[in-house]
Amino acid sequence: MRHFAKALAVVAIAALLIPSMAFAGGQAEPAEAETFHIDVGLGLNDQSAQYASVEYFKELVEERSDGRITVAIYHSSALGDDREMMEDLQVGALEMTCPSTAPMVGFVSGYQVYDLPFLFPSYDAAYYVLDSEIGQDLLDQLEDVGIIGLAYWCNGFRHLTNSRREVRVPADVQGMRLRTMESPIHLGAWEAAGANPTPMAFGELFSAMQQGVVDGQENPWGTIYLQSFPEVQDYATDTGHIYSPFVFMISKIFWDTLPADLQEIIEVAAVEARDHNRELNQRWNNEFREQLKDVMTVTELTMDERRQWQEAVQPVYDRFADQIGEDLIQAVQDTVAEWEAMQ
Ligand code: KDG
Repeated sequence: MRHFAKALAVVAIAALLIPSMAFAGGQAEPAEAETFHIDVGLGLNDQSAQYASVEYFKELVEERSDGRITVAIYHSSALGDDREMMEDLQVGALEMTCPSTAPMVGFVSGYQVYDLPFLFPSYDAAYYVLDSEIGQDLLDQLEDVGIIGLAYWCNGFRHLTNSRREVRVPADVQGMRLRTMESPIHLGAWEAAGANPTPMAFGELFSAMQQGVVDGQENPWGTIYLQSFPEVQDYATDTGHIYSPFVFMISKIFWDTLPADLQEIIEVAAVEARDHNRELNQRWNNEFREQLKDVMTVTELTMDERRQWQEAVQPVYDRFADQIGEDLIQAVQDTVAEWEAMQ
């Protein structure tokens, strides 16, 4: 389908260009190349690895397209939250965004599989699944809702923070008001652990913590540090309960206006920027975890404490199996096992 659209775009461009070539003294004057502008909307701020990686993408695309594509980046939810920006992509009101997969589940329900806690044992295991046929199939399904999924970028392993007390085991979060991303499985997991979770868009989170509307939240170390969460949160726990991917995506309406050569430039740059983003995010998540120790209490879990978390949230696997699809869960678990066997 995508190849057909590309072929059609090439024919259309050729049809536009050929008649516009004016022949003077036997020499063709090149027609003015059409230019395209991309606005990218992001939820995180301009200090984030997400922002730095989109800047990297911008440089690649602007240089390789010889100025035929320009890119502007808007951060800190200035253009809306993840769900709103995806809706804008669907109607062609925004060209690109990079949401976490959790708020994507209302668009393609299969993305729920990534919300299962303790699914991936490491970054590399997650990348192995995301870059496999399973991950590609979920990216392809976005086309049915008017979006082209270009690549999985990295948000990171998520860790709990709160303003109330040190948390080591599920008993410590009983009744605690925690913000989660807008995903029924995230909500279900925190309910199963005994907390009182509430879904909220990222853009509202800081003031909700500041005003005491919620006691805590969970995010990767880089986000916790770079979004200044220690100003309103005193305690962090190294739960690493979920690996959270981003999807770098583009509006299909916009995509279909692009000539094939520009589509290819974007596709290749999105994957190169993915590798840059994964390396940067992984490194930063590790570095910021250390720096956070200077500004808040960071609690590392023993094996037994980690096992208690795993057991507490395990019920969501059964509870959401029908909704996610048992085959899909099994396929992801088999692929993780395949990765483990290769180590
Ligand atoms: O654009 C990305 C962010 O808006 C968001 O996905 C970050 O992990 C995140 C969260 O907690 O909402």
